[in-house]
Amino acid sequence: MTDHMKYHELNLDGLASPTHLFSGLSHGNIASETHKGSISNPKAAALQGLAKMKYLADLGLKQAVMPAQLRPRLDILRAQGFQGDPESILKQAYEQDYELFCAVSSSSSMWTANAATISSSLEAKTLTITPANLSCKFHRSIETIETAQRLQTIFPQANHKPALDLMLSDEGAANHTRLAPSHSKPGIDLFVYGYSLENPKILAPNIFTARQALEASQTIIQNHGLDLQRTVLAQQSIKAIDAGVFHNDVISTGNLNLFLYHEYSFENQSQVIEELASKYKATTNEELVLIEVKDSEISLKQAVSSYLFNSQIVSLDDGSMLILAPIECKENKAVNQFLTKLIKVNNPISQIEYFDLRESMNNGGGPACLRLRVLVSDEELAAMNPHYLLNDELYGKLVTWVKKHYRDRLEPKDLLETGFYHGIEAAFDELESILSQQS
Ligand code: SUG
Repeated sequence: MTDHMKYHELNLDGLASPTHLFSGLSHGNIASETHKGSISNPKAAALQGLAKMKYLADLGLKQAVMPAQLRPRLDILRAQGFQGDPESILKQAYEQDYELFCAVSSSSSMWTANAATISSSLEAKTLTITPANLSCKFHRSIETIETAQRLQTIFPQANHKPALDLMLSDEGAANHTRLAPSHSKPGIDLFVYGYSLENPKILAPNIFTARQALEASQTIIQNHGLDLQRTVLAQQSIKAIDAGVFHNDVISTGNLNLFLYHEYSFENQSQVIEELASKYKATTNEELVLIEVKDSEISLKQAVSSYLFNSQIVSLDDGSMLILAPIECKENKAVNQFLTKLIKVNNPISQIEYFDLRESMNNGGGPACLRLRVLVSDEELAAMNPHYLLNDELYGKLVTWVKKHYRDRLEPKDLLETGFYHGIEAAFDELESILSQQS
């Protein structure tokens, strides 16, 4: 049935919220820890993200927007016993539980690669969505309910599964890669985990905590009805996690028939790569293009600081691929040399575009963290909620909205200012009205 249907990759990018801060909330994410206490620029964060969306939409790619989530979460503070009007609740929390105050103010829903795991109807029977529970980090776990509701609104026709039990820590698409000869042909799925709840033979990292449980990935594979002959489960390299690779999309990436990965991406790496290549061949009757980057060429440290593997690789209409890399890749000599060479040698990538996404990058979120890939057929695209698709009109309205409501300098204490919270509430009402009037 699906053989002759045309599929498209739709990127659903998260919008930074007006309370984008550098609070150092993610232990194991080196950029987040390094920038703790720096002054943030929420306006730039949102505009940088919108510029990436607009660029890709202008290339003719399908682009949608995941609205920011309202923060700070007063409901959570109230549940913790803080009482009174918004100003006094925020003041008490700031003074008595600063960590909690920062966690409920985080703009982390902008990194939609962690919003959900999505299987296309070429791999599952129908477009199937499991929102990620993000249970490993408190500030991220509070995204899930709203994310799930929003995904239901955007994709009313999809098969929406409940988020996994909180014991099964799940970080969504950041640990999932689909590889296929074209968007419209069936492919294979790679799922990457960092630790196991049950299997003592799977060793955990020594310095940082692994975020994705093996049992979470297995449950998703089962719940989405994926074929095990077309699925590869791999353990993330312990060495990499301890070097700050907190998600697989910081150390390997794939687009269609191309898999680009660092020498230290997986435990038992040669077996993982062999399994990927053979399952790909068995499924598609074609060869997977494998590009391994040696540690001697780009060290784990350089991979983490430049976010090379978090570049967003997209396919253009002429069949070529473009790599949208963070500007940090241009600034790093070894990485810049690698990319310059990459587009000259024989592989599908023929263009690089560098983007300034520094506000997101300084919290450990590169181009690929900011987007959730959704593979949709013509029919599924027609059934989605059109209000979230980025066109020139929506882009213009969102830029105006951001310029009106976002600050270009923000520290946690600014959230205590009289009227700040009410200003944010008004901004979010306006955002909903922009989205509902969208043509
Ligand atoms: O979960 N940073 C996010 C970055 C997520 C990146 N996503 C992918 N790799 N797909 C995280 O660590 C930092 C927030 C702060 O420190 O204020 C933060 O949550």
